[in-house]
Amino acid sequence: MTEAVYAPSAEFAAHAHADKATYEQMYAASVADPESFWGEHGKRIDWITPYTRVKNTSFEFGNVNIRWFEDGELNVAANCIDRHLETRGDQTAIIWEPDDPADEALHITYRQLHENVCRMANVLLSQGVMRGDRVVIYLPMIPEAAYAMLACARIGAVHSIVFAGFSPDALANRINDCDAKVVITADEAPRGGRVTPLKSNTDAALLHCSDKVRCLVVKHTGGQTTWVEGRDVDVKALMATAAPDCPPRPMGAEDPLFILYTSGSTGKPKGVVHTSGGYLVYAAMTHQYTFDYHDGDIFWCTADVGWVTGHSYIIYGPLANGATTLMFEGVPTYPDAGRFWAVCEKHKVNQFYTAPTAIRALMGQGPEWVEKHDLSSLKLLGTVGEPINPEAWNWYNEVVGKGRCPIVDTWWQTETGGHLLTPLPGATATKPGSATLPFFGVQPVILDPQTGEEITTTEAEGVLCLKDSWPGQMRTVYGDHERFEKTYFSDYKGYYFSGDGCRRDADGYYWITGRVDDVINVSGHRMGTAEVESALVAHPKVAEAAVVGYPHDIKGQGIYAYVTLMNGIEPSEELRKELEAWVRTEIGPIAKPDLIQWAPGLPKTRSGKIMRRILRKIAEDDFGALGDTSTLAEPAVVDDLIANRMNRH
Ligand code: 6R9
Repeated sequence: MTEAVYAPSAEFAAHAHADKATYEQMYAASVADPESFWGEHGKRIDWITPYTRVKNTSFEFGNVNIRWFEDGELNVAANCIDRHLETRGDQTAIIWEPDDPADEALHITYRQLHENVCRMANVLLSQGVMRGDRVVIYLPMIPEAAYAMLACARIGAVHSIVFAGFSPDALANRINDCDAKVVITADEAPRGGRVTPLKSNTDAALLHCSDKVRCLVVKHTGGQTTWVEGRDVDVKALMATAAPDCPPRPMGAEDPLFILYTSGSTGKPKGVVHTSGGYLVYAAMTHQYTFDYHDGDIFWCTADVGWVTGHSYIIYGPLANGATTLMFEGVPTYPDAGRFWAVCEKHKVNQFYTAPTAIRALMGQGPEWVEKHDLSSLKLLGTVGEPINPEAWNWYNEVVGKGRCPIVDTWWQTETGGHLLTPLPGATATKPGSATLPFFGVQPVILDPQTGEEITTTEAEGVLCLKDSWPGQMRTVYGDHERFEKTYFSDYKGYYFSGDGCRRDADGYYWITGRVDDVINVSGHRMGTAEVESALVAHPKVAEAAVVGYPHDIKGQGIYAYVTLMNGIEPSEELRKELEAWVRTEIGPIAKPDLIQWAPGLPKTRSGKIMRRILRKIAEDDFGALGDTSTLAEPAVVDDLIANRMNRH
């Protein structure tokens, strides 16, 4: 079978920031001499005190240290706002599109952004938030989320956004883990015509937190909420009377900018720490090159600001580049399955960046929803979050892009801050399903998972690691540097281990094959199976639980839970519903198991280890090849699980 290859058009390449020759020359320079490459490109942002040291990094286990531009000083908010005021004060910085298309969209200029961020910063200062303090943000996709992030950056506070779909428990854990001084929330979050009661979720969370935590509430819908005098603060009212100016505080390049919690293979989410200088340089540079962003373009990333994609490509990257970035409060299917395309048409979007799960869901609704809209403004399409299957890639290319928009399939992680593997649209021929080649400065390697040796042949398959640091890399796990080293640098000494499996083809193109650890990817959201398991076993009727992923047409992977009940408890449909609701409240709707199988026993080794490999096979409905089962303590358990499996084709 010959593989489809899509070369960039000569016309696109002629106007792009990088054509093939430029990419090759810049890439070669970036790995030959990272110091001078990044020394030069670090200047793309404004420094209050210029750096003299560029790179100071070590991947040596026990001694991992990552610093970029370490003696430089800057302010991230000033880079995203103030430095554009003279040249583009009246240009729209943020287009805000509300959930309900009948409500008015907002066009927030850089000047207005400056004023709002300053007011919010002064509100934070008035609440006693100081440099280095942590601020948890639990907001819907409203402009105040951007103001809050940038206000923190302006005064040197560290934000930690908790996705508004997370439960009160998940919120409380994060507030406590980072010891936040304040939490910023809203009364309600409208999405798809329904509302999530964010303030009452926050009230419930704060029952488990220090009573010193202040609660700043954005009155967004005006929905009634309970009010705790002395703790709750009306943000908009305070912003209205706060001073419209607030000087940006000079920060060290390595001062933390934000913490973002992400699932790993253990039960407890990790607080991924990103710092100021390197992160901003990397987010801005990838935004410009990967999306081939030019002045005046309208850029839309459909992610939520609660995920890293929203941090880097709704807020920090685009605003550092003086872009117009679109922020969408709603969902792809409300009021109908044409909403994404209606928004593209309405705001004349030039670059559109979304997740494969959304593409698959919309593909299922039929091409007529796309064809109703004029998409002639689109110049480029992007995807992120999980491997994209070729059918979805082709549909995106043909039905949405009409065959004239390059597609950038960007592979990266919360930990990496920005794209690591991605085509550059004027430079790289694309192949459906491949994230293609490394970005500048990125040195991917494929290791043999058994020996840990680097596979040096062009064609290779194994685990994906990185040989050297890049400026956007995470610096540590908040409060637990040891965990940082153990998670990413201990399995393969001398390398950063991504947790993903990967194949490299004869052209040197990279194809991500999915996680090799106990992390599953549900609709582009990372979920640790251990997190779902610990939620399930916290239920009084559950004795034991094992959770695995299985292929799901729309979500990419679905959540399959094997549950062993306490002695004397009978399985029932009601109990199944009860457990589903339980996981929703313990973690959030995204963690709800798709399938629950009652398991009288789980397959274990004689030493008591659950044999997940077998559980995965059964969940995949592929139990013909269970592999070696000779170490099973009780082989009959497996026959029962196969006989009662939930996913049958
Ligand atoms: C940005 C983001 C990271 C994990 C990553 C991988 C998967 C992301 C991908 C992709 C194949 C792509 N992933 N992009 N897999 N192709 N283009 O998604 O961050 O939420 O931390 O997830 O997502 O498995 O390791 P995060």
